[in-house]
Amino acid sequence: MSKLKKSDWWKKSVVYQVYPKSFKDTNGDGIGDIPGIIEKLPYIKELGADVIWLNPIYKSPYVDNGYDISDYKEVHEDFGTMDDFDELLKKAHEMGLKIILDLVVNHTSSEHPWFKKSKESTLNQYRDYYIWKHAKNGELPTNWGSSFGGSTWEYVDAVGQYYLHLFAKEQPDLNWENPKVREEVYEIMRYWLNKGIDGFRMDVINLISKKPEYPNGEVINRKIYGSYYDGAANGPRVHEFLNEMNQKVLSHYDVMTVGETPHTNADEALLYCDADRKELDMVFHFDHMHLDYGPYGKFTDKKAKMSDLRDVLSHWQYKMADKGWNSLYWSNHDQARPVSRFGDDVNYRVESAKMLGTLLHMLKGTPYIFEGEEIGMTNVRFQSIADYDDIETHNIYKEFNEVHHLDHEFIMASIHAKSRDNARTPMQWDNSLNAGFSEGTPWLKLNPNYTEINVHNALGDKHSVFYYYKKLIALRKEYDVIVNGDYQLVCEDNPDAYSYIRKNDKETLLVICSFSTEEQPFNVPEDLAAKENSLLISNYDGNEDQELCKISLKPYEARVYLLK
Ligand code: TEU
Ligand code: CA
Repeated sequence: MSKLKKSDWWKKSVVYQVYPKSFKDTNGDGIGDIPGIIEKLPYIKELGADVIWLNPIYKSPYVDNGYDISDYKEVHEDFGTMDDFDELLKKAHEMGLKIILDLVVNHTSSEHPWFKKSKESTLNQYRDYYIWKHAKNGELPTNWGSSFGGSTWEYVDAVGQYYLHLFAKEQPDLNWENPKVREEVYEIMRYWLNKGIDGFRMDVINLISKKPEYPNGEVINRKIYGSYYDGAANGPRVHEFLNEMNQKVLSHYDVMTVGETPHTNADEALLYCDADRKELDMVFHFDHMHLDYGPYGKFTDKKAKMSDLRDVLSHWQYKMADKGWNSLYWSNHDQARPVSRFGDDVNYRVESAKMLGTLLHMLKGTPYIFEGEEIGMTNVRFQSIADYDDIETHNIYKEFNEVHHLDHEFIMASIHAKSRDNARTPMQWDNSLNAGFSEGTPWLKLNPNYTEINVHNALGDKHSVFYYYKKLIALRKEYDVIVNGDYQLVCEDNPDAYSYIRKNDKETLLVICSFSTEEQPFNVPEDLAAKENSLLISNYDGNEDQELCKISLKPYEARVYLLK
C-alpha cells in the first residue's frame, strides 16, 4: 500500500518515550529500573507503539539526570546490569518492539576519565578532548550563559584556563574539532548498534560545532549572560560531522535517528534530515515549545495561542512536504504535561487530552508519546521548592529569587507551569501506595492525583485517553493517507478550531480540532462537505451520521473524517 522503502520503517512507527528513572521500580529503592521496563513491555505493546526511546541509562553521577555520562558502555547500577539491558532488548525484539537509546555526546560528565585527565595538565593526550580557552582581555572567553544558570566557562587552576560547558559545569563540552573525539563517539555508537539497538535520539546534536571566533551572544529575557546559540547552534562544521558519522557508522545499520536541535528553523532542519544529504532521519524542533515563552523565557506562566500553534505546525508540515520528515511531539522529559499546557486539565482533561492526541497523530511525521501522556497525566504543583529535584528548576528558583527579587508565589507559579519535573513524577500505574510505581520511597514525589489518573483506571474504562490513543495508533496502521498523505490547512482563519486535510490519490482525511471551552459552529468547506464521509474517530459520542455542511463543536472536540 505504501511507497515507502523498507528501511523507512520509522515513517510508519509511533515512538513511546520511557523515562527509566520514573517508569517502574522493581527492587524498592524508589528508582525505576530496567527490570521494571521489561515488566511493562506488554503495556507498551497493548498501546500499539512500535519503538521505545529510553532516556540515558548509562553510568552517570546524575547531576543532570543521566545527561552527564561518565561511562558510555556501562549501565547505571540504579537501573540494573548490562545483562538486564540485553534481556530488555531481546524481549522487546521478540515482541516486535524496537529500542532506541539517547546518545549524549555534545558533552560528557566531568567525572568521565577523559575529562579527569584533560583537566590535570596542559600536556596530555586528553587535553584536546574538551574546549579550553584563556581569559580574553581579563574577562571570560565569551559572555555566554549556561542553560542551567551562570557562565558557560569554568576556570581550572591546575591548567590556568577555562573549559566550556553549555549546560551544568559538571557537563564539559567535547571538542568535536578533534578527530580522535569523533572516532571515540563512533566507537561508542558501534558498541550499542552491534548489540542490536534500533537507533538513537541524539541529545543537542546541533551544538557540536562551535564558531571558531567564539562570538559573544545577545543578552535577552532579563538574563545577565548572553545566549550561546549564535556561537554554538548549527555551527560551521556540524553537517560535515554528521555526514561523517552517517558514512562511518549509521549507514552500516538499519536504524532510525532523531536529532534534538534547539534553535533550529525548518530550513536548517532540512539540512539535517533531507535523506539525500545522509545525515539524520528527523529532528526535534522547539518552535511550538517556545510559543508560551515570555518575559522570563521558558519560565513564564502563559498560554500559547491556538493560531500560533497552527501557524508553526503548518509551517513545518509544508517545509517537510517533499524532503525531510517531521517528528511530532507535545512533550518529553524536559517539558510540561501537554494537557496542562495546551489543554484544560481542570474542566476538560479527558476531552482536551484526546483532542491534542488527534491533532498530533493525524499530522504527517513520526509521533512521539511521552510516558503518561496516553493516560492524560497532568502537571504537578508542589508547594515547596525542596520537593523538586531538577537542576534547572532549582537554578531558576535561585536566579528569580536572588537576581530578579521575585516573590515565592510568582516563582512557584512559573515552576508549576514549566518545571521539567512535571514530566518526571513517577508513572501512575494504579491507586495503591506510590501509584504502584515503587514499594520504597520514590526519588521524586508522585502527583497526588494518581488515585484518579492511573493506568489501572484507564484500562478499565473504554472511554479513557488510553484507548483513544490506541485507536489513533491503529488508524495510522490502517490508512496509508495518515503516513503519506499531503498536508493542507483548511479554514485557516477560524479563531477556535485547527483543521486540516491529508490527501493522497484515493482518499482525503479531514481533521477538525477545537481549542475552545465553549460550543462553536464550524463550517466545513463546501467541496469537502459534498463528499461521502465516514467518521473515523471523535472524542465525543453521537457524531456519526451528521450532515457535514455545518457542524457544531463541543468544548475541545476533535473529529477525523475519511472523505471519498
Ligand atoms: O536538552 C537540551 C535543551 O535544549 C534543553 O536546554 C532544554 O531546552 C531545556 O531542558 C528546557 O528547559 C537536552 C536534554 O533533553 C535535557 O534533559 C538535558 O538536560 C540537556 O540536553 C543537556 O544534556
Ligand atoms: Ca529500582
